[in-house]
Amino acid sequence: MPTRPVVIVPTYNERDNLSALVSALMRIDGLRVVIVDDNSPDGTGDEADRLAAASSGRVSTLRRTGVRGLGRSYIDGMSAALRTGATHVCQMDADFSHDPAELPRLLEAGATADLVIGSRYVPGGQLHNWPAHRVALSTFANWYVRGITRLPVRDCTSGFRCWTRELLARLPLDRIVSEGYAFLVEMVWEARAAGGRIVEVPITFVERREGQSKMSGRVIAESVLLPWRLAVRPSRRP
Ligand SMILES: Nc1nc2c(ncn2[C@@H]2O[C@H](COP(=O)(O)OP(=O)(O)OP(=O)(O)O)[C@@H](O)[C@H]2O)c(=O)[nH]1
Ligand SMILES: [Mg+2]
Repeated sequence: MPTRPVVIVPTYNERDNLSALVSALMRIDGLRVVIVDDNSPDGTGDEADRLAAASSGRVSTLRRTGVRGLGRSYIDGMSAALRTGATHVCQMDADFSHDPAELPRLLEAGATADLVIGSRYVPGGQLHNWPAHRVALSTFANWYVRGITRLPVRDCTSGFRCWTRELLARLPLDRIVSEGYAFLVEMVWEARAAGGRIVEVPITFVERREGQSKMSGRVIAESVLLPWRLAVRPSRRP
């Protein structure tokens, strides 16, 4: 069966990154792109629609209204990708922290794993130009999550991933509780609970190109609580 990869790109105020990102993604054979915009005040949604109209069907947009959230955006995008027959569902940030040129390597690894995580913290993984306080926060977050949940993954908070349809379709997407970045950890936990084969491949993560970070106190508080919720959640593994 031929592979039909789709990449989900969640956006909030990423207008200045989007066109270059989509051009780079269009160079990957057969890849479709779903941009999930959360009613960005900077007009990212209109830019996404413009790119979709010029893409001969390879780019589509999902314009969300109502409550904004990274988790909700991913769930909407993933559900749409599964509905339209994706064999592999990838996810990446819009800000060039994740290099589109590294996506084919994740897809290749997806031939033999159910969840491929583009990882900053396995041998060969790198961080470029990230300020020390971000490195510290990310390192602490992964240590904290691993300590509480016992997940055997070095980079639980990476948003550069590739899922097989088989695993993603088995996960209880309607029962995911996280709204912000904690969503990334919760999904790794669910992947493991479902018995998925998880591998990490090294990536080079770079500081965002344009725009501003959306990290907030509320998002961090949710991430502090989530591992404890997971630690007491019954594993749904059959
Ligand atoms: N749809 C949607 N996308 C979001 C939301 N919050 C963040 N994003 C997108 O998710 C991706 C990751 O967010 P970033 O702001 O880059 O988060 P980060 O990588 O932790 O922070 P910086 O790189 O320092 O800015 C980017 O493509 C954002 O535009 C949201 O509430 N809704
Ligand atoms: Mg970023």
